[in-house]
Amino acid sequence: MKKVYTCFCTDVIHEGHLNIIREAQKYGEVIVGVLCDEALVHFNKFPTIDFNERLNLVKNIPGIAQVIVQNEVMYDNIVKQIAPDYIIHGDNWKTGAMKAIRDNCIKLMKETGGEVIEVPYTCSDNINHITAQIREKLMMPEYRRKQLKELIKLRDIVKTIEVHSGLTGLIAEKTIVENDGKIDQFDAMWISSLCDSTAKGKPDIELVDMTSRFRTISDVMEVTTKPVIFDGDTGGLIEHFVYTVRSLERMGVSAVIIEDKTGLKKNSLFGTEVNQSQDSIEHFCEKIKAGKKVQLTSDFMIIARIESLILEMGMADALTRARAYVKAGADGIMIHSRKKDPAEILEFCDLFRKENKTTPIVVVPTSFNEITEAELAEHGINIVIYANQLTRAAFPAMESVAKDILKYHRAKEADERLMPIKDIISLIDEL
Ligand code: SPV
Ligand code: MG
Repeated sequence: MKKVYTCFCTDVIHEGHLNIIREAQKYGEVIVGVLCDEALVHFNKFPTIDFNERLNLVKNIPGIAQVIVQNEVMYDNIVKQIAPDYIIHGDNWKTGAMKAIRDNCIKLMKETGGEVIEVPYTCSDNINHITAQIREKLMMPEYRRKQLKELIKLRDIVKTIEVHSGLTGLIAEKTIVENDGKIDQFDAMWISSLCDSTAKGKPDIELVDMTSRFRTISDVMEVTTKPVIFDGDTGGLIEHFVYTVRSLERMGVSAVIIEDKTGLKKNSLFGTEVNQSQDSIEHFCEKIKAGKKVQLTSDFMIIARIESLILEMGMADALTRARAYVKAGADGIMIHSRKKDPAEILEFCDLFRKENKTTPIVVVPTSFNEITEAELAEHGINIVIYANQLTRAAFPAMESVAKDILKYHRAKEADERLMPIKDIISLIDEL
């Protein structure tokens, strides 16, 4: 009996999957792999049901000889393990990031003398409806909020990109790349105070009020499913911060990061060039405790951001604060630096990890941008935030087009740098 292998990474079995099984049965006994969560989150939507439920869904499909776990996106180990004569897949993998998986299967089957079978992807109103329902589910606060904690467990490092609008949200949501045979996407979104303010032409000094910041979150959430980390600046007055926590939690935000500064906050990248004062440990701990006390779910995270290295207060101060903030209930520590060399960040992480193995560490490598995600992960860092790159990419592109239109008195010269309207429209989902 020939072996036919297919892999499912779905939360709902629909007629498209049943069609693949039916086709597979024509070639031999059918073995179905269920992709594990760690691998799935590299290129797919976050699962809405847990792995065992997904496994059971597949086990309940009639006509399958065996159900196994597929631990990697690529099929090398599966081919070694079960030596299938055929791999069968929907033909929707011919384009986009999934093409890398197709290439991998074709190469493997060529080596082993097997064959790849492609089945026309089933399109139906029912399948479209199911896909849309899964998406809508992930947008619901209770599904979205808990994703961040899950991702910290699933990912070597949670890749977070700054967003400040529906459009930048769509870029964070939909950008998937294939590189070196690996597929990857962003895990989470950062609502930066700097970029949210900049988009409004305002300075990053807690001037843009919470109502407006919440509006940005809502614009992003309306068109995305990924978890949101909110830059809460100093958190403001303790009496105000508790209300912010409640509102963020209700919206489905996964985490707020508050920094231990007080008075008129300025952007950290100014460092000591401007007057900035650090909060006392006691007062900042009170703020953390107050926030933790009012939150209603165990999913929401309050992450304490330490400004000691930015304000040149030294490593010992940073570590003392980290200990105190964790003791006060902080669910994570963000350590920031504006040095080009990551040495002080890595030293902090190494020292902190010696005494604390579990509290998540967040970093924002804007100035120390040579360091790779793998190196950050080696030093125990759990979340990396690319905090302003989309804004910094867009501004010069827009400015140069504006200049050229003025220079040439028409838009033709700028046109080749512009995205066709058709492509912009295809970014936007229609209900
Ligand atoms: C932000 O993005 O607003 C931040 C990070 O707070 S930084 O600008 O580096 O301070
Ligand atoms: Mg900020």
